[in-house]
Amino acid sequence: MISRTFLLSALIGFGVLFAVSTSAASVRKSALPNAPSGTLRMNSTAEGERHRQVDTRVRTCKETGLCAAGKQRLLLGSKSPKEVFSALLKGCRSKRWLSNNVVLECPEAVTIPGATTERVFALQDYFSVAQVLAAPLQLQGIKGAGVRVAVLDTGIDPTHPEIAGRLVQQVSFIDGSDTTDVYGHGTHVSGIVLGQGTSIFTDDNGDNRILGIAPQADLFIGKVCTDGGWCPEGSILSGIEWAVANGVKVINLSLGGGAFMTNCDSDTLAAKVNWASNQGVVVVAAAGNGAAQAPGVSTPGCASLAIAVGAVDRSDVRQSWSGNGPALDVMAPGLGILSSLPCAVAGTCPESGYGWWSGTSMATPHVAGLVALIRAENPSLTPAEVRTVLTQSSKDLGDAGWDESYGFGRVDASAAVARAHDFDGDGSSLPEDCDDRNPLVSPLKTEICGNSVDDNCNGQADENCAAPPPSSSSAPASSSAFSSVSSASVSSIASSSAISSSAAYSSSLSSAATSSASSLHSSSSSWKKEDQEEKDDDNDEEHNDDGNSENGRRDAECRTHWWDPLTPWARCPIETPPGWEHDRPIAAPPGQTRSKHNKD
Ligand SMILES: [Ca+2]
Ligand SMILES: [Ca+2]
Ligand SMILES: [Ca+2]
Ligand SMILES: [Ca+2]
Repeated sequence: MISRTFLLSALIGFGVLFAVSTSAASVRKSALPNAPSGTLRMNSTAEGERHRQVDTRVRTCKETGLCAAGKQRLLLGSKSPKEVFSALLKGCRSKRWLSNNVVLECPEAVTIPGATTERVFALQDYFSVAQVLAAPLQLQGIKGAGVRVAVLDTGIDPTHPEIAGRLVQQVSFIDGSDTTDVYGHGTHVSGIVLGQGTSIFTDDNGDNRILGIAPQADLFIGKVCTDGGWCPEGSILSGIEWAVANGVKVINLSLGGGAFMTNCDSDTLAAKVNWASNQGVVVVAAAGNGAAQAPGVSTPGCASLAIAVGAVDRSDVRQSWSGNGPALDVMAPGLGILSSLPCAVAGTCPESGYGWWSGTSMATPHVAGLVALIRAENPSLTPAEVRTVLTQSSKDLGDAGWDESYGFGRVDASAAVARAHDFDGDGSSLPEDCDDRNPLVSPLKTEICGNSVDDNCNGQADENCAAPPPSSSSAPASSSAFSSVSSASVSSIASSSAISSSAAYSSSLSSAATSSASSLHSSSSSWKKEDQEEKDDDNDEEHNDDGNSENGRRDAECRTHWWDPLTPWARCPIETPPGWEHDRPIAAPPGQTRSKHNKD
C-alpha cells in the first residue's frame, strides 16, 4: 500500500507575504512601499491587471485620517538648515529626520518650496468578510456561537490572540510532532474561520479586516500536515475520524491533490469525506490551485458530498489557477487574504503576526466559517440541506446558473443565513413554520381539510373541518355539534373561493383542495428528498456519459496530475485491475522541499 501525500492549497503570498507588527495601523500602512500592486505575480495577466486596478491610487494623510485637523504632512527633499528653518517659521514641525529628507507636519494653508505631500500607501488586501456579506451578520450577533469547526491542517499557534480564546482541542496526527504550527498555514486558515479581531486593521470603511467569518465558533485543531506542508493520507483520514467522533459540525480541508473532471467518490480520501457527511458533518474542501496546468478539482474536494471551494479576487473574478470542472461547488475570496500567522512565520516575534496569503486554501475557510454560521442558526439542517442553502444562496457569476468556472457562484453569507432560517422559502421561519421543509405548510397558509396535515401550523390537523364519513363515526352527532360543523363548512367554502379572497395563497390552496389535497400533502412531506434524488439521478447520468464503464471513468480520473508539470503524480497505468486506486504511483517527489514563496 502506497501512502499518498497531499498538498496544502495555498498560493502563499504571491510575493506579497508581508510580516506586519501589531503596532499602529498608520505605521503599517505608511511603512509599506508602493510595491505590492506591482509585485503581484499573477498567472493570468488579464485577471492580474483587473486586480491591480483596485486601490492603486496613492492617498494623503488627510484622506486616510492620519493627520491632525488643519494639518498636512510634507516630505522636504533637503535637510538644508535654511529650508528647514524657513518651514518652522511657517508653523511646521519636524516629524521624522531621514538621511536626505525631513517629514514635516504643517498647517494646511502653507506652501513649502521643495516639499511634496507625503504619500500614504495602501495594503493590497481587502475585507473579504465584507465581500461575502458576513459583516452585517456579525453586527446582528450571528457569529457561529458554539459550533465546532475542525481545521485539519499544519497545526496552530495556540497563543495567537486571534485564536487563543476559541481553541477547544488540538491533536497531532503527525508522527513525532506536536500541534505547533511551524508552517503557518493552519493558523492562517483558522484566523479566516474565526479570527477575533483583536488587532485593529481598519480600512477606509471602518471595517476591521482581521475579523473572521464566525468568531464565536469553537476550534478543533487536527495537525495532519507536516512542518514542511505535506499532508499524508493516513493522517488526514485519522483527523477526519477524530473530528467526527468529537461532535464537530464542520471540517475544513485546505489541502488536496490531483485534478478530477468528475466527482471522485471512489478515491479513498473522497470516500472518507462522504462518510463524514453521512455522519452529519459538513466537509468543506479546497478546489485546488492547479487549473492553469490541469483542469479539474483536487481530491477530496471532488467528493460528491464535499463542498468544493474555488477562489475569486476582491472583484469576484475567478483566478486562473482555481480548480474548476464538474465537481466545483462555490467560490470565495482567495487572493491576498489577511489573517493570523505564528510570529516566527511572520517574522514579528515576540509579537503576534499577520500576513497575506492566497489560494483556494484561503477561500475554503471563508465557506467553513459560513457553514458554522448556518449550523448555529439552524442546527436541524442536514449536511445535504446546508449544501442546498449554500449553493442556492450564492451570487451567480460567470455563465448563468451553475458553470464549471464558478460553480454556483460566490457565497453570500447574508442570503445563506436567511435561507437557513426559512429553508423551504415559504416566507415563514422556524419555529413559527412547523414544517420548514414543506412550503405548503406554513402559518401563512389556510388549513386544508381531510389530509391529516396541520397546514397552518396552529398545532391542530384538519381543525374546523366537516365530520368524517358516517362509516367511521361510532356515535351519532348531537344537534349542537352538527350545527357547528355545518357553519364551519360554510365558512370554509367561503374562504376557499377565489372571488371572495384576494390573497394569492388562498386561491392557490383552494384549487389544491378541490383537486387532490390529500395526495398533494402525502407526497409533500418528502418533496425535498425527492428533489434531491432526482438531482442525484441526473448527476449519475452525466457521469455515465463519461464512458459508462469502469474503464471510461478511470481514464477520466487518470487524466489527473498535480499543478506542477514537473511532478506527474497520478499517472494511471493502462492495465490496472479493479481496486486500481491503491496502485497509483503517487509519492512525494524525492528530496523536494518547498519554498513558502512558491505556490502551495
Ligand atoms: Ca419556511
Ligand atoms: Ca413550511
Ligand atoms: Ca391546523
Ligand atoms: Ca389539514
